[in-house]
Amino acid sequence: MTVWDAGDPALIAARLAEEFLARYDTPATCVGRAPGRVNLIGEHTDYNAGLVLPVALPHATYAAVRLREDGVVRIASSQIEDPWTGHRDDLASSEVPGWVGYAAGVLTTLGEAVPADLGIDVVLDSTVPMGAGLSSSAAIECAVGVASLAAAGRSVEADRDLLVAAAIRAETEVVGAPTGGMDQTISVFGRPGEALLIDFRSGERRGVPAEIEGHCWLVTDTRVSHALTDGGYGSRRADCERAAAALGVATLREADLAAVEALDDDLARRRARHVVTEIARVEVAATALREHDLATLGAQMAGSHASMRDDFEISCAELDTAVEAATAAGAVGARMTGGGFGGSSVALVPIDRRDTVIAAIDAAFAAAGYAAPRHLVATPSAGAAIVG
Ligand code: GAF
Repeated sequence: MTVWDAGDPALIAARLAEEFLARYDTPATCVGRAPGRVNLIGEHTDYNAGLVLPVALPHATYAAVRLREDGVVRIASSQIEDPWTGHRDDLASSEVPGWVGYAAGVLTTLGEAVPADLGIDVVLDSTVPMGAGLSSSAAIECAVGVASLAAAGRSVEADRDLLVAAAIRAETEVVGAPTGGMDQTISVFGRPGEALLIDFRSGERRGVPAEIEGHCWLVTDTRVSHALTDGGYGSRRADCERAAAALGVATLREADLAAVEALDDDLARRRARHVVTEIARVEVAATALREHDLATLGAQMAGSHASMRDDFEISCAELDTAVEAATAAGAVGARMTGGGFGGSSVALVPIDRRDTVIAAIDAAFAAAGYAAPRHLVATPSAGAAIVG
């Protein structure tokens, strides 16, 4: 039974500042911290102008930074063996490793907030499992971004919207991952104890209390690694655009379920049905969460998983196993979470059943011959901040 610890932010920040000094022979200006996320419900809805309901994890990426006058970029990470040195003008090149693009790309997308000729020294550390569908990449962008803003003398509070926009552009323009914006928004705007109901049509964000007495949000990393640049994510996005065009609407948010069901093309119909019904499930689930109506919440999570498995086709055998085992062992609800094709599941679990649910998932994985999964408890936590 592996339960992944979030670590103590103050200790991690202090250790990172020491490593920065040892590596670069000069102290970091500050240490930024930005969390990963788990989405409770609302998958592949953000780029369809829909609704999502993520929480920020206690697990986060930490970035010790110092801005430089010469445009040079040096990045090292406790998780990655080879540090990278180059120039900020090189960052868009396809030779640059993805993690460097996430980390330093934000320097170029923050616009005037960080003068265009500056470089940066960075050391990263992270407690967000990588490749687990928990937004380790958005956490890197937002941690470097928040630290760069503070190092440039900007007010982090006033610049939160700017930071989200810069982190999204680092991901879509510098790295080339066609993501929808949920991950960066929750990494910056997460609040302790709350999920964030985000409406990608109006831009509205509303906190929804997400700590339920006697329960916890259990996340299971299947260890089936996923990457948003792999092609599956982009192909689902293209399917949605085609379905919207066939329906004559600008986005699937505008689509009507009856019109969707009448589509001749089976693939377009199933992709659009997932998005339209998923947006409706987010609304019901957010109300159920507010009212502590756990039966309704659990049913929405189950419906969401089935829709992703059967209509959107982004689940995999390991995710289905985790969801089925959690549900059979007493979870209130369970579903895969994130972009799909691997990654993690999330389950709402009575605290007194937590270890039983974990043991049941582990046993189901062992019986199926899958690698042992790892688990974490997603206590809804704060968004990006300066921690040292
Ligand atoms: C990934 C993307 F980055 C998000 O924008 C979102 O589309 C999610 O997959 C699926 O809901 O995390």
